[in-house]
Amino acid sequence: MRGLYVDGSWAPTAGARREIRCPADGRLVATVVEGDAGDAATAVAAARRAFDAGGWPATPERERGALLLRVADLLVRDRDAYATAEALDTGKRLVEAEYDIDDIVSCFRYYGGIAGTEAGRVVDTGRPDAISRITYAPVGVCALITPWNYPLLQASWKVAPALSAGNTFVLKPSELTPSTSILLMDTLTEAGLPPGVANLVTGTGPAVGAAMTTDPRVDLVSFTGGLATGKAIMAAAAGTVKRVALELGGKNPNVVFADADREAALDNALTAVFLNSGQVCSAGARLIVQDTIHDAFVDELVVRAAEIRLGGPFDPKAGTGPLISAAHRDKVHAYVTAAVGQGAVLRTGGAVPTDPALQDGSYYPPTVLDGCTTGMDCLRDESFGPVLTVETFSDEADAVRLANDTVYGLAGAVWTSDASRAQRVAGALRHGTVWINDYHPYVPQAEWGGFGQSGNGRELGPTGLAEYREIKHVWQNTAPAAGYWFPR
Ligand code: TXE
Repeated sequence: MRGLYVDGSWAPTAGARREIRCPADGRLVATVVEGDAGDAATAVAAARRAFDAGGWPATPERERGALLLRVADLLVRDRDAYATAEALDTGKRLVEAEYDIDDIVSCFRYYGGIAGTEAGRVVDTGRPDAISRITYAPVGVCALITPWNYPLLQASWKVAPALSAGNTFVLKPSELTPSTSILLMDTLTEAGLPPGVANLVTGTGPAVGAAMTTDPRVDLVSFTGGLATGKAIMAAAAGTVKRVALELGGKNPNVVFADADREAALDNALTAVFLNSGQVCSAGARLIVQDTIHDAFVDELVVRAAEIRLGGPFDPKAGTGPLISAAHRDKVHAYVTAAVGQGAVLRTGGAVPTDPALQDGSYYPPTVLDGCTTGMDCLRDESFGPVLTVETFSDEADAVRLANDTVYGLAGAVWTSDASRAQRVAGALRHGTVWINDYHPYVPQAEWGGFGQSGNGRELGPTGLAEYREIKHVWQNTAPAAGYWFPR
């Protein structure tokens, strides 16, 4: 029975168990430990010991980086096992899970590769007898709390920089999708990570996650998940003034001008919102289209959305998979029903599928809500499902105003053939990532994170590493002398 990984081995527990079932068909995937606050405390204690007395924080950064590169190689070797486990836990198509593993490998390679390349800086003190250096130290014990939509990918964005910077950590994956995080512990150990540096506790947020966010031995909490939980974590962490990094999703605009490449914009509008059944923090869930092309653009988009085939991870004809759970599907359906109640026009989808082959999974069809206007709840709240809302705009200023009309600010896109307008709009959007004539691509070298209530801090890129470092100023006087500020 796995789920509690402490001090380099799987700890036996006599406590509760949880069955992990595939959301595509309900099949039993695994049975794991359902940890509790005591397990969290045990794991935090191990991470604390490994940080305070172990060798990891003092290991040269290049060596820590070399370990990350070994992890990447092992992930490549075990790609099939990882992708299959991810697909079974989430219900996503196997091919999408394989892309995820490739991205995870890239993340470990990136942080492995830059380790030790930037050791701080020397400051010009203006004095020949004083040496002033900026150096980096690890933050300490990190609580890493991850969601279910990209389970190991989200974990890797935290684990790789945390290790590179010399921290120790406790990872708490979503209770719905723990399998690949469990596999990762074995991979880290095989790569040579010392015991106690990486620890894992499976279990729910309120039981395990909450205990980690209040534990005084934890120095940093990095969380990816929902806005309400993020607010609760920030408040919980305030008691011990932990460093907090949050990625809380978005309500992301996809702005299409009349002069855009129509086919590219159409095709990408579908991918923007329906990839992974809309369970993507950066999903382009708000189509904001110029009024002069609205009718033709949306008519064609509706036709193509209705053609997307639903199916399980190993169905080669499936275009997308189920939602993570029946409870989440109910939430998405309630969102759609409420939007229609407020005047949105349902153009396709909007009903639980009746296909007998889909009855054992939590499927929901690609759904398009046209005629959405400012003030409707559906433009404010994340559905986190395959639901596209459509708004129209008349001119550039109008487009920017609508695109920024959200408390979130994670990502957005603008489609136009006018290069100047593309740059103007990209500059005006209050979102952490802006795509021009594209949607979704990212690279580990570039920062990821949001403005506004999409969160705090950044993941990926050099800033993603900086989140896991303390900055220290070391001043050395090479010719100490009394200054007699107080005259004698
Ligand atoms: O997320 P939670 P849920 C959004 C999306 C979705 C909504 C709710 O809109 O519909 O959030 O999803 C742990 N202390 N996103 O309820 O609860 C939990 O166990 C510490 C956006 O599934 O935020 C899990 O490991 N931890 C998002 C993790 O938090 C707690 C991805 C995320 O779960 C906790 C997922 C607590 N008090 C959902 N309560 C994105 N940004 O990509 C829960 N957790």
